[in-house]
Amino acid sequence: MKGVVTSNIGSYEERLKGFDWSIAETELGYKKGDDINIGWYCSDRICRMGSGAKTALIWEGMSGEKRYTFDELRRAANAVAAYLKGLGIRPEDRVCLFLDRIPELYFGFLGVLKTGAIAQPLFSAFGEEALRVRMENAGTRAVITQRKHAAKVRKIIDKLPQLEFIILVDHDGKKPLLARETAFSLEGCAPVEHFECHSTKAESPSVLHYTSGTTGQPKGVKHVHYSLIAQYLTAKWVLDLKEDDIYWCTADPGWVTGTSYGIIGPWSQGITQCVLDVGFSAEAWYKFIEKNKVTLWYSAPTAIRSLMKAGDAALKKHDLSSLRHLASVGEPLNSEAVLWSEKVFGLPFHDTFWQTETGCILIANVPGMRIKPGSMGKPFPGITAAVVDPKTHEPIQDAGKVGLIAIRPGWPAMMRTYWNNEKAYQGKFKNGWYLTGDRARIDKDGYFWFVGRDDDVINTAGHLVSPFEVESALLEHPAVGESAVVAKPDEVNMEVVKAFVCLKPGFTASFDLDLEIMNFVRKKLSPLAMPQQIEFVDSLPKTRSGKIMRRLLRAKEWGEEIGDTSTLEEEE
Ligand code: 6R9
Repeated sequence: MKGVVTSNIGSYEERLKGFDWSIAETELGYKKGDDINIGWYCSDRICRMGSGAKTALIWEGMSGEKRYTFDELRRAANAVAAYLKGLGIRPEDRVCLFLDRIPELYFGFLGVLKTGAIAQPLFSAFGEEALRVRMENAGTRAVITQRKHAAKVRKIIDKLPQLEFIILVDHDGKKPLLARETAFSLEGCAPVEHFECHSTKAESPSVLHYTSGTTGQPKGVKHVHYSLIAQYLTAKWVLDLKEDDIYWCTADPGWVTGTSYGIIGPWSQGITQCVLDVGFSAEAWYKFIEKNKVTLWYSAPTAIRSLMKAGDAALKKHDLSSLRHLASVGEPLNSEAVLWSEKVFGLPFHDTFWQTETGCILIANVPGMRIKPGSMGKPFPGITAAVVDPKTHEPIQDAGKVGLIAIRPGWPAMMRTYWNNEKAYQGKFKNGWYLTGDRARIDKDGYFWFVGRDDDVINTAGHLVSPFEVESALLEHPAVGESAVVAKPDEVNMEVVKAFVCLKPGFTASFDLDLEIMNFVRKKLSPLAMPQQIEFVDSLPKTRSGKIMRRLLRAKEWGEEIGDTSTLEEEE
């Protein structure tokens, strides 16, 4: 272990006593009823407090490195906001950010929020179908994108009558702009020193993140500006952000980790953060840490496992002694990964557990807490978490007994609803608890141990993939009659997508058809949603009512006992 540092949280036990979220309100200078705008808090306020000249963003991509101060960040967000307002974007309009991890994504996110509109970040790797479903559901009015991704938007605009503006941030002025397209250049636009932020209040909507469930299309998780309160404090206490830190969150803002802790948490505290917009390689990552003297690193188990696999040779070439605190989220963090990081960095990865819906970290190994490798840690102060019985939804008292992870509603960053789907939102609450849909056990010392999801959602490399969405895409292929999609175990990604496919009469299974179907899904949805394996079958196991028994297929993949299938049949 490295030298003793005093953590922001100090003593976990002491913090539990009489905890109140007003600690964060006071630190942020917010009082009930005040305006609260995340865009303002992450830029204007930091400048007002005298840190305008401090570096906000160190960005590195294929084209080199760029650095921006908080003052530049503030003006860039103002420029985006003024531009959107000029187009006629109104408060609560949905503005999608469909961008690589370029600076415009970060400034654009804050700019959208400053106007009072709702930011809808989507992964630039999404294919046209994934994009269409999410923009249709949100009724998205404008999308901010790059030339290289515009083709996917053009393909679907006929199906999206509400999409009025396609804003290209890198239009070269050469090719004519097509229908609904307009150009905005951060470098070319006039500086905007002042932008009057829309007077958003605590409950004004801020961010709409799409997440996958087992059934139905992806759901839009609606967050509000007040989420800042919890994102600020959890970032401060769990990730231990301090004045002089160089922080690196490896998550893409298409994923909630990339917004809650890749934008809002760090910048609302005036912390310098780094972004690396190149594909994964152990060499590139270590080099990036060394070059920027990264001190805090928030990453995910798949990346950690990939680093472990890459071996020690790459590691030894670099001086990584700047690192002082490591954290992880998104999937179970195996104890091997914790032990490995202790060995090679002299620091353990601190696992954290939360969801798109929860908006902020719920359960964590906070700095200073004794880490039990493989455990997710304990509830953050102010979070009441339990494991409840799946039938009665009463908390389980026996240590070690598995139940559903349940949280008492009421923390600031909790989602406010699923967009256009209040019924699904209400369905998440039972007996006064919010049910996460995950299973865990709590040991005698109060540590939570993740057991698995309670649904069929596939967690591949930390990304949730809905079997329904993949099955729907598969069905659009002319050769596919029926399909069932399940998780298959994978050493690095934990799970990958596997599809069982029944072909339509007249089609025969072949290597070429296999590849063709895989690519079809990759293009429609995304590389992660693409099945890594397709098994052609004559029929699929079904319940008496005709529903596909995915769990049976999944159990086979994982070599698990299936047990009495008659109960499965009734359950479905
Ligand atoms: C932030 C985020 C949420 C789901 C969650 C659970 C899984 C997240 C985990 C974890 C084991 C952890 N998950 N953290 N599983 N250990 N530390 O990941 O949001 O994309 O909505 O995923 O991810 O299954 O329910 P989201």
